[in-house]
Amino acid sequence: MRKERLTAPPEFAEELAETLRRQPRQIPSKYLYDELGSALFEAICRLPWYRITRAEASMLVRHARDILRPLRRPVTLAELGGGSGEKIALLIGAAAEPFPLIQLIDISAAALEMARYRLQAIGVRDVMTHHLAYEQGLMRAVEQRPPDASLVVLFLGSNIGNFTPEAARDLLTRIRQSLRPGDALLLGTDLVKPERELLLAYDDPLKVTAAFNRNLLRRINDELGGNFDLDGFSHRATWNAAARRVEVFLVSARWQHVAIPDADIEFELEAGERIWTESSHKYEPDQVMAEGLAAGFTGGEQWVEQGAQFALTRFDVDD
Ligand code: AVI
Repeated sequence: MRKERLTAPPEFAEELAETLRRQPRQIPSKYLYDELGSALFEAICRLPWYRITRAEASMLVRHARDILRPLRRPVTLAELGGGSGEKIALLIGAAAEPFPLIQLIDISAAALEMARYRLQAIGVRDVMTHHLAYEQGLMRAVEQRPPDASLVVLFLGSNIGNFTPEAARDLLTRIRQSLRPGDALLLGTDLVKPERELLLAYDDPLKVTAAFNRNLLRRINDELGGNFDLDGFSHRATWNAAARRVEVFLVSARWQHVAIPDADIEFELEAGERIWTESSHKYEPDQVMAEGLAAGFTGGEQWVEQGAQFALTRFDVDD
C-alpha cells in the first residue's frame, strides 16, 4: 500500500533547502514541534533530568501574588507559546483574583483548544485564542485588550533560549513596544549551570531527547519525501561555554546520500558530519535584567530558583 504524504507547512521545504546547504548543515528547531514532536517534548518536561518545567511551575505558584502585586487592577494576561496552558492556569489559580480576559497565542491549534478547556475548567470565562506566530499574535492581543486594564505578557519555559541573542533582543524590544505604562512582561529563563547537569538535561539516559531530535528526520521523510535513515544518526548535545548555549546535533554514523525531493535538495554526509538542530541559550540573572532594560523596560523584579537555577523576571513599563 502506498504511504500517504503528510502535509508540510508552506515554508518548510524552502527553509530546509536553504539551511541544509549551510556549513554546518542546519535544520530550524521550530520544526521539532509537529504532533509527535510536541508529545515527545511534553515527555521531556517530565524527565527528572529536565528541571525547567517543574522549577518554573513551582515558582509561578509560590510567587504569583508578588509577581502581580505592583500591577494596576484589573490585570489581563496574554501568553506567547504557552502550549496546553498548564503554567498560566497555575498562575491564575495561585493569584486567586479575577482576570477579565486571558489571551493565548500559539501556532498549534490543538494546544490552544486544550489550553482553553483547561482554563474554563478552573472557572476562567473570557479566553481568547490567537492561532498565530508570536509577533502577529501579540499585535492581535494588543488590539483586543480591554482599555481600562493592565496587560501582562507571559513568555515562559525559557522559550527565549531557543532564539539567537540578536533575535531574542529583537523580540523583547517588540514586546516592550507593544506595551503601555503600567503593563509588564513575565519572562522565564534557564540559567547557566554546571555542564554535567546541562548535558543530562539535553541527552537524557532514557533517550527521549534523542527521539525528539531524530523525529525531525522522520518528519522530513513523511512530509517532504526524504530518505533519511533514522538509524544512521546519533543524537549529540554539547555545551558551548563561550556562547553560553547547549548545541544539539544529529551526527551521521557513516557516509550517506540524502535526497529530499519536495525540497529539491540532494547531498552527501561524511561519517561524523553534524546537522545542527537546536541551540538552547542559558543566561546569568544580571544578564536577563540587562537585556530587559536594553529592550526599553524601565525596571523589574526577579526570582531565582537556586536548586534548578531558573529565573522568573517581571519587567515593568513605568509611567
Ligand atoms: C522549548 N525549549 C525551551 C526547550 C529547551 O530547553 O531549549 C526545547 C528542548 N530541547 C531539548 N529539550 C528541550
